[in-house]
Amino acid sequence: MKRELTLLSVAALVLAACGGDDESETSADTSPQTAIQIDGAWARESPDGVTVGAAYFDITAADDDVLIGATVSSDVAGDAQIHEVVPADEDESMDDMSDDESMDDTGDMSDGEMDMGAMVMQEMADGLPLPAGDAVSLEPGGYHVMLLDLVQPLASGDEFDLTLDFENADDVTLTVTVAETAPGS
Ligand SMILES: [Cu+2]
Repeated sequence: MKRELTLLSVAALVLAACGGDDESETSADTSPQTAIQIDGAWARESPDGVTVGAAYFDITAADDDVLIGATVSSDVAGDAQIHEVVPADEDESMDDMSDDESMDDTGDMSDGEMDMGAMVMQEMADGLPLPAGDAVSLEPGGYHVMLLDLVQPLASGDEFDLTLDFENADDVTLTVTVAETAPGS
């Protein structure tokens, strides 16, 4: 009986130590303070009628890891995915569409349309690699967490929780603030 109580006490101490990272500077623990560091989380506000959104942040993993997924409350969106933006001609799904007709006289397309069509986004099926110690930026035009089937438009000042799932590190839940532009820009 006494032994069980001791074990419980130890467990309680461990839990208490884990919960107080911010203030426990006197800890003799030599392990890294945080396995995953997230900075500047934000999501762009979404216009009425648009049912998708994107969240951005800088992420640094203490050890090599992979961001393999994200989840968001069903009150916010139906699904969240890790996306990358790639040149359209590297997207295999576009190949079928290009070989039924090869037109030589379509050089009069506007530059704007060409630019818009040059990049596509796609889900990162293998996740986003996070090399140890390197800050990886999720930002407009690059990696992002795609929010699908928004329940309601994202309005500036709104906040929601986003939980990130890693290959090695424990899940991290962060608060995302909706804004017109990136914080500090
Ligand atoms: Cu996307």
